[in-house]
Amino acid sequence: MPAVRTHSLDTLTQGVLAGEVRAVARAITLAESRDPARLELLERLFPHTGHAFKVGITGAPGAGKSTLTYQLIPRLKAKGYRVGVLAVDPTSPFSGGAILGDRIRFDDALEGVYIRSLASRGSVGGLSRGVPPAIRVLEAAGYDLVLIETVGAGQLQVDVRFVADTVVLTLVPEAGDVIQAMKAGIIEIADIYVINKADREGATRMRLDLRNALELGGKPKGWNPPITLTEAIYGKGVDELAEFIEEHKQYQQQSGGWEARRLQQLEWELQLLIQDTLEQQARATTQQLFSAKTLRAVLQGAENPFPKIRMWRMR
Ligand SMILES: Nc1nc2c(ncn2[C@@H]2O[C@H](COP(=O)(O)OP(=O)(O)OP(=O)(O)O)[C@@H](O)[C@H]2O)c(=O)[nH]1
Ligand SMILES: [Mg+2]
Repeated sequence: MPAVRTHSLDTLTQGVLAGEVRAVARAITLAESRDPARLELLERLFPHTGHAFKVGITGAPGAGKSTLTYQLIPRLKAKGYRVGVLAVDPTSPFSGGAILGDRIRFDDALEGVYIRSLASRGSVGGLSRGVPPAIRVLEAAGYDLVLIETVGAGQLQVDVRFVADTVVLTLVPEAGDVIQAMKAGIIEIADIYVINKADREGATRMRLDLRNALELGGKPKGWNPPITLTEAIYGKGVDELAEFIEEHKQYQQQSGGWEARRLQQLEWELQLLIQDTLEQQARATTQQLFSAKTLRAVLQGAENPFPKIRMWRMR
């Protein structure tokens, strides 16, 4: 590795450890890229990571995840946390929409809070592969609670479990939402249910339906996921939600669930990194085996591609 790069990585690492916002931003950009230097950065940061409480806020588009996140921030700060926010594929807020875009500069509530949007890079895993490395950067910078907002769509909602210690599922009182959630396999993944927009009709009814659905197979032995009603735009019910989040953390720490879950998270994080490398290797190998000329020959039926792959596998 060139000396210059080592030097700049060292500088970047120092900046992150000192909690400098610009260094944090640059480090996250590197950490979520495919640049092999990301591993060197993560290697340097590792001794300072692993301590943050990670809370996933998931739910359908427009359910109120960003509004809730915004409301949770001051309440979590009041509990003594240094809060970082990662928004995966935000369609509104955080990236300049209604809720945070304008307020970010003026709002005391957001002072000292680091907020960052990450694009999900498709492919296996669904959830942005940038999330675990971004969390490490935030941890190294001293953030000890990371809120992760993800638009929940099937697989994404399930993946959030692999990065979050506590998953909050945001629902809205609309007919069919409970059934939708059950179909999406959400019933098993959420630790806390929020029925937001409780100012609309049907919230209480929905809580009943959801409770019944959750207890179909009998009452759970361990953590019984609470269902809480909120009106995020008015900040109503958010105190209670913040309490549940804290309670779930304590419950897990006492029950041993914390470690089990973190082992899973770790394995997933490492698997993503290895997968990235394998993908790069696959691209290179494909180009090696099949030049533009060979591809044309295959397309025209003049060459059979499969023996080549078979031979390569046997090497
Ligand atoms: N009536 C009502 N509207 C709400 C409430 N909470 C949020 N909203 C509105 O719902 C809309 C979507 O809120 P967001 O917080 O952007 O929802 P989101 O889930 O983050 O949306 P995406 O990130 O785009 O998926 C906004 O217009 C909010 O003002 C609530 O409690 N009641
Ligand atoms: Mg949002």
